[in-house]
Amino acid sequence: MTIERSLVLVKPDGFQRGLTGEVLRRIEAKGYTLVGLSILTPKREQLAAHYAEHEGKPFYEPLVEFMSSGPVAAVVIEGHDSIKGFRSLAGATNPTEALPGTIRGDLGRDWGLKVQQNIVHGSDSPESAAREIDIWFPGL
Ligand code: D4T
Repeated sequence: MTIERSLVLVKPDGFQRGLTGEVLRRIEAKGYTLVGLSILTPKREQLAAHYAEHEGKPFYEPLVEFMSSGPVAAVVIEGHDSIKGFRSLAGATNPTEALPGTIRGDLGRDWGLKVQQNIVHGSDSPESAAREIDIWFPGL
């Protein structure tokens, strides 16, 4: 067994809609452990580091604007295969395509905006998780 950590964000839409508890409930019900939790309104520089791979894409500016528009809950979860496991709980990036039973499929929809407001973020690889945890929870 390898204990793996993943960085989860409840994005401003999810936080504003009062869905933080529901997201955490699903993570805990699945069996993962919460090892870091923080509520903050992200600064542009922090988001630029987090979303560096998307710089220059058409949705980049709307994404940074959206993500800095209000509080988010930043969470570090832990458990065997938790990176893949949370991606599976979250569902597809586009909430219209996300399957029922997933966070985005049950609780999200496409609002026709320049960027998807899809409630949560989850790291997509061990390398991304290490990089992202260092950005949101330095020293954890
Ligand atoms: P995150 O990173 O937020 O967990 O989402 P995904 O892993 O599912 O998606 P991503 O990193 O590819 O994209 C980051 C962020 O940008 C929005 N987005 C993405 C968008 O509005 N339109 C798009 O075409 C893509 C690819 C949604 C999530």
